[in-house]
Amino acid sequence: MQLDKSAIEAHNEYLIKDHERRFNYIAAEVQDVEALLQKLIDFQVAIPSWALGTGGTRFGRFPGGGEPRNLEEKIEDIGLLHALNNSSGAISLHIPWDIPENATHIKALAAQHGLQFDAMNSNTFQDQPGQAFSYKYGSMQHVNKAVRQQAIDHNIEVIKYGLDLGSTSLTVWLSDGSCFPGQLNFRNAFQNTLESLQQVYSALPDDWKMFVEYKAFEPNFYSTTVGDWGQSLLYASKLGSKAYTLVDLGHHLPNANIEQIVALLLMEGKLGGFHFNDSKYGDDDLTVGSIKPYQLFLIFNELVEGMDARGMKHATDLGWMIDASHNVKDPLEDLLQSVEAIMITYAQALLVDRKKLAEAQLNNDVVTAQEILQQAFRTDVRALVAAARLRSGGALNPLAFYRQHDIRAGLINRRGSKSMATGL
Ligand code: LRH
Ligand code: MN
Repeated sequence: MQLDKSAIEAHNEYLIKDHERRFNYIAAEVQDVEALLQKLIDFQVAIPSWALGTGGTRFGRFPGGGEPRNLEEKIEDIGLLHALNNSSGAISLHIPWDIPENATHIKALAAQHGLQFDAMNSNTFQDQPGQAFSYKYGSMQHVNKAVRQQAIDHNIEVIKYGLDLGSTSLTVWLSDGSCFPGQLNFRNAFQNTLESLQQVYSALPDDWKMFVEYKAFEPNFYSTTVGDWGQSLLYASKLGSKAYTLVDLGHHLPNANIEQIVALLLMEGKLGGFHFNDSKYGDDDLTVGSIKPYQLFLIFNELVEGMDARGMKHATDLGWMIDASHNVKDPLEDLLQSVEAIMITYAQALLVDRKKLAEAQLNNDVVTAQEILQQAFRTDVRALVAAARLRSGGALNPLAFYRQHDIRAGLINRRGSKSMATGL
């Protein structure tokens, strides 16, 4: 379903007066508003191919209907998001959930919707039908060399799919670990995993990156073999210059200071990218900015400061991806809200007066330092984000457009109320 540009124009015409009043107010407050708008226009967030259907838990899943039945329809849905907010210009595939049977056709279809292929994701946390060896006791950590080789071969196959689609990065998340003390020799598990990752690393094309995603727990509940940022950094440092850590916001123990982790990984030049979501307890995969918006702001504050300190290009030098699951919301509405939260938070972080903040830090002026951060966080930047969208051809209010045009009803009409998407 390709959105009709004139429908978006009609929507914007209806909202333009209000928008311009708000925009003119905030634009007067911002130094170099043009530069800020350009940064927002350039900033693209990759949408996960596994989060276009209704997610669930072991207790249940309540599909909402009209879910994409194949990769083509998933690309259509992400194309729809991108047409509305012009900030979702990439798709991150998960293999084997979304194998591109005909890569040329899939690449052309994605290009038609203005989409590129971001990081490819391998899957050695589930057993596929006909698979020779089970991953029940892990994949790259496994005591059995044949199981490790199977996981290595799968990751190399995923790189091949990515090459055909124009992707230039591989995310490796390993569910490997243990559920009980004594079950695992931690050093052997680390060494097996490192040797396995080294074999995948040596198959990486020169211009590719490998993202090593860490996670504190689940599905293993005693130890995880890539369990925190330190372990991921250890692997990425031992692997080489093309290996980086990947920060999934939901993969930390309670009260972890994620913004400090981000600052240090950036300082080391080993931060590869993000899986954005939000959580209150565990890996809840909730809408970005829905539970801890100030933490997200503090993370973007460190990102802008750290990337500028290294002369990095905000839009392209890190992997910006969402990784969420939609148990009670329409997946597309949830993703629109998540992208909006990321754009708002990035804009607020760009408003931080870095010079004054550095002065306050040098003077140990704690109160002023906090005031400078909260001044930016308490600034309503939504009209700036909307202006960037308007300039790049998007809708002033994507969510309102989606509802007013009953897009979900249209999808259910075409795909049925029982269609189920692959993924979590
Ligand atoms: C693991 C994870 C990983 C994906 C999976 C869908 O929790 O965050 O990034 O492979 O979710
Ligand atoms: Mn993730």
